[in-house]
Amino acid sequence: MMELPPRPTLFDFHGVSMTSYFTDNWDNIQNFKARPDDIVIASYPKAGNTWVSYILDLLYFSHMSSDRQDSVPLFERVPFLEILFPGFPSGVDELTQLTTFPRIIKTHLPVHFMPKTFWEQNSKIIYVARNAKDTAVSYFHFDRMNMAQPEPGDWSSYLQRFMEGKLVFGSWYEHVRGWWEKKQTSSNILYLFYEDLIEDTEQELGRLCSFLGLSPTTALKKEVTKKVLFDNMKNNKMANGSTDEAFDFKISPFMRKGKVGDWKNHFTVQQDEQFNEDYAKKMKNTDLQFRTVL
Ligand code: PPS
Repeated sequence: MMELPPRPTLFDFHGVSMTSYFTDNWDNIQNFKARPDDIVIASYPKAGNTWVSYILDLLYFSHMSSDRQDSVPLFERVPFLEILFPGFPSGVDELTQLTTFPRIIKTHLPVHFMPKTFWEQNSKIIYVARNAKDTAVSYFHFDRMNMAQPEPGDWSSYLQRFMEGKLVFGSWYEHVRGWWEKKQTSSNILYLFYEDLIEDTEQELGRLCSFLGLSPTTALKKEVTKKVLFDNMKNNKMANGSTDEAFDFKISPFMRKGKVGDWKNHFTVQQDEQFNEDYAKKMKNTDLQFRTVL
């Protein structure tokens, strides 16, 4: 076990709250060289990025030797573009060294921070969005257990900071709206919802495949759908975050609940009212709609 540095602090980075782990490598991130066959999975934190990463990894690479599935953690197979954590290779270096094609790339960057190379190369981008209330709850538990994130404090102050956009990667509202607006003029973006993935994984798998131009066999589709079930991922050491040294599973697991509507176990009636009022203001003038229950 390596000795972890103290939790990072949040600061304003060109108008977005960030920590140094995602800004220290900024020039290399912005100078990254994308390829037309790169596939990016973009999301605000806790929207289901890992879920979609695993789906794509299986679609493209499950025919390879079982070593990849059995002994290479998902976060190495799908490098995190903007990360630079002390003592580890940066996301950019990992991506540059990947020998498999296509490269599947994770990012949490707001759309206006995306390196321009992805637009120039017309790489495919899958954006995953999740309703604000479940995202806030999931992010709160994640920040409790992830020593590479700032101290979350208590739930009520955390929810306040969520509304103010004072969490790592900034405002959820601006993130989901920024990508939604970009999608209207970019045919290389597929905008998915966590709630749809929960409701009908097979249907969303179909949307993913047609976007990517893939025609998997029925057997492969079945295999993927089974392997990415919440309980199966939770028990899969290569996909459940258990190899990440910054995570303290005694506090909370990475694969925590995987549900739509867990916010109801956290929001008080008063918090819900205040949140809804604020939400209506922040999300007016957009046709972007989320489901908070199924
Ligand atoms: S991260 O750390 O920002 O990349 O997190 P991310 O992977 O985007 O989101 C984590 C949440 O997604 C849930 N998850 C799933 N739900 C249902 N089915 C599957 N297979 C699945 N895989 C991941 C995960 O449990 C986190 O949500 P919560 O609500 O905390 O359980």
